[in-house]
Amino acid sequence: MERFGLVGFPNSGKSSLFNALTGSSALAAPFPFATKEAHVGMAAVPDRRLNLLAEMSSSAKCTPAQVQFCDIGGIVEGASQGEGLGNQLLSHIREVEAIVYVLQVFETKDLPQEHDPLSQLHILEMELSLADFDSTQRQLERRTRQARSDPSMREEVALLEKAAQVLAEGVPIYRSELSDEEKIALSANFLLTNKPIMVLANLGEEILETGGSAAGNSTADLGEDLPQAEVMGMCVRLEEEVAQLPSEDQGEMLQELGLGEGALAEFASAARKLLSLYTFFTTGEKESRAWTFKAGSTARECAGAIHTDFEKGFIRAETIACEDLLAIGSWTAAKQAGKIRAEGRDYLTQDGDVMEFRFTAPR
Ligand SMILES: Nc1nc2c(ncn2[C@@H]2O[C@H](COP(=O)(O)OP(=O)(O)OP(=O)(O)O)[C@@H](O)[C@H]2O)c(=O)[nH]1
Ligand SMILES: [Mg+2]
Repeated sequence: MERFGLVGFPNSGKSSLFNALTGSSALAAPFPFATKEAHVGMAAVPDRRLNLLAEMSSSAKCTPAQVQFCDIGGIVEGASQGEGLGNQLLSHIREVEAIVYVLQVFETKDLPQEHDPLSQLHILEMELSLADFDSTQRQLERRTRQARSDPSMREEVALLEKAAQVLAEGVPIYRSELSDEEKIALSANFLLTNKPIMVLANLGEEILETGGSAAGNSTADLGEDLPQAEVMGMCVRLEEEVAQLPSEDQGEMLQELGLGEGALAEFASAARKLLSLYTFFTTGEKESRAWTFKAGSTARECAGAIHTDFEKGFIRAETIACEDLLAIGSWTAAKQAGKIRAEGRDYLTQDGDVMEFRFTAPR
């Protein structure tokens, strides 16, 4: 399963966000390096469409899609040279598929901000890039030796040299001018900055007093400086408080706080989009369930995500967009109205498709 890593300065709110997302109780505390060991946890992806489908079908069970988050310790200037928790942290970042930079925008009496959010980001990117530079140097040494006897390695050596030049200047690969093909080729070299990223600005509670405009302003400022990255604002502390309530009370609390539907759903969906992960649904009396698929997956591959027998014996997928189904009100009514389409094995599944698979059972 795809894993997202939370990366940021000490005290930026990574563990608080991790707890809000996963319902865990990792130590979140107002002192640096509270997190020593990385934690991995599963987060249910909140999705209003799933709740509506479960309600429509009177499902006994409602199962959201899940994503994995890794709460990593704080990174400080010099981490790439072993400062703070240094190298140990970087190895956790190597194991994630995408990076979420958590920046401290909030400020409280007991937690002054060490650097403004944009400088935090620059320092984090610099540390990751320098760590990547070291890694390219080590790989270059080995590959250059191998290329002497194996000319097929020369292309990789040239690419690593190009990457090293960019990284030496503190520019992460994702922001470099390397082509998409070059970036894909470099994926075999396990670099930290050759992964998709997004930025989460952890805002102060005062966004409530200003009716959310502070959120808008500070993230808009960050967004201008980071045109290539998805930037999102959230007050992690408030979201965490809401997440701790029983689920039936959460909606009311969000309304009371003026947080709309809450930012966690939007965040989870933005994070999944980084990796082109989307949702299809199955719905019935027994269960309504959200399933994850990667953009470009066929109906048959999606069937396989549920059960290998569905994939092996695939006949067709009966499909309708969830908005259309919800508007009609039931699967039977949609079927009678001729709104359920029969799609073949190569149909490219769309976000929000509700599917029922027809297959021959294995003998
Ligand atoms: N006021 C305010 N405090 C917050 C917010 N988010 C986190 N905090 C507080 O900031 C402190 C640090 O939060 P953590 O979640 O432990 O930060 P961290 O990034 O995991 O820190 P390290 O593990 O040390 O790297 C805690 O006391 C949190 O309660 C916020 O949105 N507003
Ligand atoms: Mg922490």
